[in-house]
Amino acid sequence: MPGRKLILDKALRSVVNLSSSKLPSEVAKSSAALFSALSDTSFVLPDLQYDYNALEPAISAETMEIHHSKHHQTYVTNLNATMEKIDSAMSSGNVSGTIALQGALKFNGGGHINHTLFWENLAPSSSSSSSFPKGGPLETAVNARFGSYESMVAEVSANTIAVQGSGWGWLTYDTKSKGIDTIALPNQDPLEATTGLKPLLGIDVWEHAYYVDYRNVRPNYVKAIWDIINWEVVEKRLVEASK
Ligand code: MN3
Repeated sequence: MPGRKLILDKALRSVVNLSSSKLPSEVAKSSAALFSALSDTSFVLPDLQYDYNALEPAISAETMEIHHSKHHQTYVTNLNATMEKIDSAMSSGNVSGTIALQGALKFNGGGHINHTLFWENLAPSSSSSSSFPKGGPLETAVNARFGSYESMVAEVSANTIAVQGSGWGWLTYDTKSKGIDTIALPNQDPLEATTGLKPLLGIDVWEHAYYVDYRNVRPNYVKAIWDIINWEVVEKRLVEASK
């Protein structure tokens, strides 16, 4: 970010006690590399906690690799570029230019937030995290709103499958009503920023999430994803959100 660069620039110059025009070339080179690295790493693609093939057969290694290393990376790259432009527009007092960038921020920032949540939401079907936890706060909340685990799966699935075009299905927590519920949102709209609801579980139903494995049959992908949900993470989010 330019702001951060400026501070570092000043700090580095004071360390070497030279004006920028007199910076020794080696120092200038390393500081330029440092600034560039900082700028490039404002937001980074998060590592996955499992291998690309770990979610098979529900999601193939090919889908995971493309989804994570290409699609999510693109949101991160474009988010960083958007943040640079917003920073530049704001620092020159360009209100109109700043407003014009809000759509790109919502889309790319939402894409980064949503996918980061999504990867954490998934776990290999062989892991203990993928079993729905009995007797804890999640089961209590699910039963209170949906009646049973099966009814929750049915309602969240129906809601998610019905997304028109591209979007996400969510299991949510409302800090005011203190209850869980389900909602679907279009595009990359980030749940909390657009609704105030806390995300417990998000299901990506953009075609890039399932087309290689399920072609156009979105319901089969949504049916399979319940085998690889990391319920430990969902319950942890519920506990955090309800504090
Ligand atoms: Mn996606």
